[in-house]
Amino acid sequence: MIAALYVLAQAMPLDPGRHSILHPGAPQGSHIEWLYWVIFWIVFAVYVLMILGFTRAGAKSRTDAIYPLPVFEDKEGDERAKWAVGTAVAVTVVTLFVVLVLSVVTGKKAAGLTSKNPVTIQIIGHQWWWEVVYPNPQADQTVTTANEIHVPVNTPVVILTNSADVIHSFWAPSITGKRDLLPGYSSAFWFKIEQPGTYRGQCAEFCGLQHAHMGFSVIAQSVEDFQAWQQQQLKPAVEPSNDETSRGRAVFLTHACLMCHTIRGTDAGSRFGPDLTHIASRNMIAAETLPNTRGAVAGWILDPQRIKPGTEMSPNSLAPDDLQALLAYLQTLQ
Ligand code: HEC
Ligand SMILES: [Cu+2]
Repeated sequence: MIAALYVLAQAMPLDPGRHSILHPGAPQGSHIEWLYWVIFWIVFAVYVLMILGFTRAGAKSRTDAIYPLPVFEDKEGDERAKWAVGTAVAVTVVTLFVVLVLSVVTGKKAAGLTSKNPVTIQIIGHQWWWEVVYPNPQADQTVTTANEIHVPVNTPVVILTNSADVIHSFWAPSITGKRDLLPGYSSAFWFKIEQPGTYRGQCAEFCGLQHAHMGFSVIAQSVEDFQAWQQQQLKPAVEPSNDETSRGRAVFLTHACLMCHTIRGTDAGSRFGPDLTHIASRNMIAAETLPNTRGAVAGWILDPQRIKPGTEMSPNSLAPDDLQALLAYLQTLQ
């Protein structure tokens, strides 16, 4: 009963984008929410009937346990019990079958792509972050980012999945169901978000130590805002404009950073870690683990193992001046 009240409280109207299947922001999510409520009320009815049954049975047979129960034949009673149990089993089987059919129908409804001209986004799971690519036949028109997936509203979005290491699962509960990202195997699904907003998502398939720190967000924007974002992301990194930021870039290019990261427009071109060409345009870093503030980025660069033990990024010991210059440079990468 408390669980049921808890669920009802969760369903209270709140901002869209909460990490909850009860606040859908896309038709796919609405289908799943509908199925959720059908199953919820069936289970609730079963629960109430069971409690009523137990209460009735309890009230009827009040015997003191210390005396042995008298054994007597009751053919009629046995017959009635047989019917009751038989009917209950039949009702259960029919109910489960109905739930099965509704699940299949909902899965079909959520999956079918009905619109044309989608935005295509490739999402590659890594331990423990999400690589996000907006592919284009022209290499210089391809946008690469991490963990924050910008999409236009009211436009179909096709997601192509893949994984660089183990199985991950892409799950933004208010948008659509879970989708596994399998290494070496690409699959596709789609959704369309109707309301602008930031929708929180999370890896939903245990993928190692930092699985819980593998969040992402889907940022649904008006078509104009999305295009402006995309145009900005297409640009190479801004050039340093003063001594400090020049030094910062030099620090980046003379330390291990360039062996794992890309900053387009510089010599750093590795795709092992997130593309940092526009790192300053992101709200969070390290897959929604820290806010993208100067202090948090400093902590991350010096000792990522402390924040996400096991992460593929190694600690960096930098002289204080070098670190400050590097931070100043990274902050200009809008
Ligand atoms: C051995 C490879 C490696 C090296 C060297 C490395 N990084 Fe990283 N870096 C990563 C990986 C992998 C991630 C993603 C970690 C995660 O989110 O769990 C990352 C994440 C980051 C992020 C957060 C990006 C985001 O969008 O979340 C920043 C900023 C960053 N690195 C900066 C640096 C800087 C500056 C250096 C050099 C001082 C550096 N890295 C050196 C692999 C590396
Ligand atoms: Cu995971």
